[in-house]
Amino acid sequence: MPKKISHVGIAVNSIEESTPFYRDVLGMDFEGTEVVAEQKVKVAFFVIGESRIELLEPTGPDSPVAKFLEKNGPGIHHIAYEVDDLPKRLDSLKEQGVRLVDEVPRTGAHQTRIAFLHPKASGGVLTELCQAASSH
Ligand code: CMX
Repeated sequence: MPKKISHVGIAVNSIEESTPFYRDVLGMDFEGTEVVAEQKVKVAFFVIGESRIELLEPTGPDSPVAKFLEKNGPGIHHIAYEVDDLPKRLDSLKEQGVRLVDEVPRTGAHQTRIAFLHPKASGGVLTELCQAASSH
């Protein structure tokens, strides 16, 4: 079973312009920004209990988030679940015939290991599984 919702990813055109709503209006703790080169995004995290809101800004026109923004505009992009057995879980999903974007884990923000399930596998919600750096 996944341990918790790690984060909810929200696609934005500009982290700088979107930050005041989460930090000042909602009053969440701003944890900082990071460029995830492999995913072609800049991300910003805001802490909410054991979870986070992750703002995603594309770093180039070929970023999956740029494509998403072009098609849908800003809004909820994905939900990420924390697991502690990512490679095993991916094997099990493959056995079940679940459509995956990533068949093997790759590197996400904070050196986590991450993998995406295709939105077509889950009724239109892009789903991410992630494993904290300390538990792999
Ligand atoms: N949520 C729901 N549906 C989505 C989606 C999303 N975030 N992104 C794309 N889709 C849908 C599209 O609407 C489209 O649906 P239709 O066929 O019904 O029109 C379908 O998926 C295919 O989308 P596309 O625009 O043609 O884009 P691609 O197939 O090239 O890519 C996807 C889609 C999901 C495989 C790609 O975006 C991907 O690999 N995503 C995972 C990586 C990622 O998003 N990284 C950024 C975040 C990184 C982080 O959090 O660190």
